[in-house]
Amino acid sequence: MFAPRKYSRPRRCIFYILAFVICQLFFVFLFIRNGSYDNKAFSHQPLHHESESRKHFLEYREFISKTPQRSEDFYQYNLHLSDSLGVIRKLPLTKHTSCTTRSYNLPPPWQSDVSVVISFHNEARSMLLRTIVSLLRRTPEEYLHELILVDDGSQDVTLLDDLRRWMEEVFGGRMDRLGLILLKNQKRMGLIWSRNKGASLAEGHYVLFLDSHCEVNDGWLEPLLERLELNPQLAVSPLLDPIDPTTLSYRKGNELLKGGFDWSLHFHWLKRQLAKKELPEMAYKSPAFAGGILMMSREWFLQLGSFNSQLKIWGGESIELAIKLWLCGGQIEIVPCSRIGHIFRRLHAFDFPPQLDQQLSPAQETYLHNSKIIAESWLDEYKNMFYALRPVARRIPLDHTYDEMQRLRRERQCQPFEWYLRHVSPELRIHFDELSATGTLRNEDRCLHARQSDSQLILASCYLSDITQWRMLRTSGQLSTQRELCLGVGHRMGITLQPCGRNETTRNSQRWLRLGTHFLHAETHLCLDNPLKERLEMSTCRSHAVSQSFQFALEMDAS
Ligand code: LR7
Ligand code: MN
Repeated sequence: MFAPRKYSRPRRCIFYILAFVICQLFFVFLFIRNGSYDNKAFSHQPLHHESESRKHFLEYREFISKTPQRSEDFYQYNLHLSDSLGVIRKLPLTKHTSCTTRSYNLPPPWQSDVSVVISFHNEARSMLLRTIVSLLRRTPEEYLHELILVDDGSQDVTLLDDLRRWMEEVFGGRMDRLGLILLKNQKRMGLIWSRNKGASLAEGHYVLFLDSHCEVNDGWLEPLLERLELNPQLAVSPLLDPIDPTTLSYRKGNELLKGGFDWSLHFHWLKRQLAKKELPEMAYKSPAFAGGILMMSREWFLQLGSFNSQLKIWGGESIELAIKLWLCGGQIEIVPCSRIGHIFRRLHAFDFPPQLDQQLSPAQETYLHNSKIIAESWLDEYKNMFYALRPVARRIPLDHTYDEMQRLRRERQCQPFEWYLRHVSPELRIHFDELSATGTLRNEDRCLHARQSDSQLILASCYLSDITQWRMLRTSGQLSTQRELCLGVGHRMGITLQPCGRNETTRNSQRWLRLGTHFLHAETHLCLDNPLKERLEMSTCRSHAVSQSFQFALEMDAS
């Protein structure tokens, strides 16, 4: 028999060492190829000619060296890191692999090219540049009609001139084919005004609104175009991948979330359930956009009156557009095969101009002002729900009427808001249906308030900007705050705030019955009372006691 050949021990050793070294080399090779950061900005896929890379790199350093402020607080992200990342970097593939292997049915470019509108206020040069370059590099040239940049009163006075020069230098001949419109608002006009201005000048078939600290990922456009082609009244958002403001790491966004808002008209992500044969990477309907990054037919956008021009500075415009789209014959989809990264900053990086109200911050007042316009224009009788939760909004003056919006609603035969609750956002409707009353809870001239710092229950001015909004749950009789804390009666009849109970026992100790304006605790049969003006206690119910009388801002069942 032929015996298997045996290697001697030292030869086996050499074999293992060699195998190990080859493996290492292989991994190093992979690492270099896939390194997620491309620090040498121009070495990877040169923007122009390879030979000019070095020259462009120096021009880039020169360009960003003129960034006016160097502090991180000013920008609310890691400026130093942004500068050192260079003008473009390789991004991880965050979408499902099937998105890259399939082909897309695209209309010809002359029927579907895009105008991109970016409004910015005090954006760092390197960040703005990365947004622009990622867009130019990752968008098929024939589909990008133009780029419209609106500088909304930034401090950096030479930015636009420097930018134009830099782009012409680096992108060379491409700049002759790309429309480039650079506008500067001498006085800051706000994001909403500026985006409308940009869109009014656009000539492409579609318009895309982008923040100025984004990185578009490979193949972002095709999946959006394919969806829009099927329905001219559709508007789409890409799936947003979060970029961390400190590490600038690019992460995968969540496909199981859709956009929505609550009755205070604040944006929220909502969980979605997949239907039976639905895959997470398929485009899905959403009650609102993924924030403010959206694309739609320019003509359709103008027909809907653009972003409501009464809205000031920042906030609410994409919620307003979402409501009017749905009610006036359009739809919204989020498309997970299209990915755009966005830096989610923890705080606003800009000031809001001073407003009238002394008790509200300018940011709060601006947001409330904008929300009030949305409520008055679109919410019909449901606007009472908004006012119940945001009573201070009643005080905010609006310097116009809603005639224009009412005309749009009539002309376009838009549905009433009820329709949105029924067909688009069941979440908002359930929230409405499960409550029997909501809003502030007033006793004489003060309101029941759960202080955020120590969760103490006190009676405070009803006009505190963060005055607690209570919710009376219809079936369980629980009285809960928006942070899911419920009013209960504990040790020695003390009134406490506890996590809202889900089981029978805790629910019983948190159950309240309403006798006229009195709140009767189901277990102890005592009434909520305010005998000392500051503190609450439980005491025997007395039908005419004013100290036991509490009124909700909104009763759902009142007709
Ligand atoms: O006065 C201003 N003028 C401006 O041009 C104030 C801001 N801006 C610019 C600013 O430079 C930035 O490019 O407007 C853009 C948005 O402001 P951000 O980035 O400071 O705020 P944000 O990321 O929270 O913005 C979200 O909300 C806005 C409300 O008006 C818009 O809808 C933005 O599009 C929206 N951003 C996103 O949706 C990205 C995803 C975040 C989410 C959810
Ligand atoms: Mn942003």
